Amino acid sequence: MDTNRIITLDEFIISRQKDFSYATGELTDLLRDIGVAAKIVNREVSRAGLVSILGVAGQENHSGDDVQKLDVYANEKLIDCLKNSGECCGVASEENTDFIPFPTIESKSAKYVVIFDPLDGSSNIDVNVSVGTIFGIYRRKSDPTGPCELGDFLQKGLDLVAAGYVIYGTSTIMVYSTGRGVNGFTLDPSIGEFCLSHRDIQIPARGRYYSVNQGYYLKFDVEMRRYIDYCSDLNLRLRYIGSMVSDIHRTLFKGGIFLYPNTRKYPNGKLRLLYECNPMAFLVEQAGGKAITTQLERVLEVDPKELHQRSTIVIGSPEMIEEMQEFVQRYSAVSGL
Ligand code: AFP
Repeated sequence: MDTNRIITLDEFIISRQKDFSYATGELTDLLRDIGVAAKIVNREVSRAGLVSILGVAGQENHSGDDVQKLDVYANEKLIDCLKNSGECCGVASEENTDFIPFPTIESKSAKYVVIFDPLDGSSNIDVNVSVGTIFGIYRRKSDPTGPCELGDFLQKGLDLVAAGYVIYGTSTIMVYSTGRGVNGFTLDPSIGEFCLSHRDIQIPARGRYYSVNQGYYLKFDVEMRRYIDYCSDLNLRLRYIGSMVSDIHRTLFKGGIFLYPNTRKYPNGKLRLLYECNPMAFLVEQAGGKAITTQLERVLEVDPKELHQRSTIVIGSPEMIEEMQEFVQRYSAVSGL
């Protein structure tokens, strides 16, 4: 194959389908549908600055149409694309309280469910900070002749069939994995296609950055405060965007450690296990990194009990996660915590 040739997301996904002897094309189609939804969301996100000209979200614009909040818009587009595809039997979104079962199309029962956070970091959007869509795909566990059930969504991260994110930044990039490495595709706006730009992404073993909302320092447990002091002593650089997709994207490429520990306000952590932590943990592990909770449990092994369950997370370069783990174990032993 000519290695200089542009490879589109569709071509790449189809070429990878043959890696799975049992593949029937449904997962391939699902990933392509997510790519299409991402392009639609990207179009709106890139017009976000025009909202002040065209109307403010929640109000009417010049033409008298309602202007939707972008996270609501992104949610609706993802649900529409996935529902019409017929390749998944239901979705669970960070924006909805319950999962949404889809009716079977032409009596065909789909074997996947999709979990997503349609526009993570959306509180940053009006100041032009990069936001993203995070998704995870599971094989359903329930009887395929009936509608999907809660248990189809409450699966461990280890059971993910695929996961990824789309970052709407200076360029729009989709990064995903089906459990055989991680690849990134940059949207070329001139042709409207995601093109393979980052092949077989490997996270550096260490990085120069630590990423945590240090404003909550006094609200963290003591061993976490000491670990953050240690990062500062090492002269690591603090980078925290407050948009998980952006912070993880940097961590994946430059290396480093991202932490969202428990605080007094969020005793179990703030980020959602199913919508944020698991897909990111799956991707980062596939890229050679690690992801654990502040209780030092592997994120992908946590057994979810509810759709919107929160979790703590420490994720990033493998050597830095191991070091943090040893640091916390040593500190807890010495201080008798
Ligand atoms: P929003 O989607 O409400 O902006 O929240 C973003 C987020 O879920 C995640 O993307 C960030 O890493 C994290 O919350 C930021 O939380 P803090 O503002 O508490 O640091």
